[in-house]
Amino acid sequence: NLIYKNIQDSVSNKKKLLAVLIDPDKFSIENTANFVKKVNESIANYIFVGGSIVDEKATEILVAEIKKYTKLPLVLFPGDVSQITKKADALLFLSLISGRDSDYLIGKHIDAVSKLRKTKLEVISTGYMLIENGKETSVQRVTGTKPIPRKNVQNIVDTAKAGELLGMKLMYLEAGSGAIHPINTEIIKSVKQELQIPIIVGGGIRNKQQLKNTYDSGADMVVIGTVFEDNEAFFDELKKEI
Ligand code: 1GP
Repeated sequence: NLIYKNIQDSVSNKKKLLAVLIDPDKFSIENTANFVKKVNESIANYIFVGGSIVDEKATEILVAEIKKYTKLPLVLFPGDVSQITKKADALLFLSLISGRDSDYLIGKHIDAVSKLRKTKLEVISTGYMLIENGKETSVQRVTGTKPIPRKNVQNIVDTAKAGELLGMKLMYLEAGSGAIHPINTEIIKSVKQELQIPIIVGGGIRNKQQLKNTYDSGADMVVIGTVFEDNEAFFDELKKEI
């Protein structure tokens, strides 16, 4: 359980973590060496790979390519069972607890087991909560679930707590890729106050100030994807601790 242990140790040492998300559907594989070099030179601690709509096999090919250029742990953040590959190091075993679609709560997980048996992936049980951000996101579209309204802070906290009580090891507060409004301070603070497990926050974080605000509110790990797709220069701002 190396990766989870590292996350826990960082949380106890109050060290903030950053994961760079690569979506195989939006990434051109020819750019891997150049992109991963920038990730290596930044403060990023993890590379996440995954997306809502990805061709079968595309993930495995991309993961193998990324692995050529980095020693950073590679964590799968899968939108579907087909994105599971033994070539990664760990898997966020996501249950979409903000929604009420049984497939995304437990169904796809059952389908994944026969695949997981053949891998040595570290499987990390993760509560995944989609929170309203101002526009429809692909998670919403693909899963057909409704995000929790931003103003229902108590419901967000109770949902996160229920996930922790069920034994989930991480809680991911998701505004959705390219979100207009990243998860706000009040939500992060309120969830952080009630939970013992590490909190991951992602969706719509585009600059250093938003990243800092997210950490200051209590996020233990932040996931950033979209901004790097059109602005790799943002990596230059992430060369030292913020
Ligand atoms: C999406 O939380 C991640 O699943 C990252 O979001 O692409 O908006 O950075 P962005």
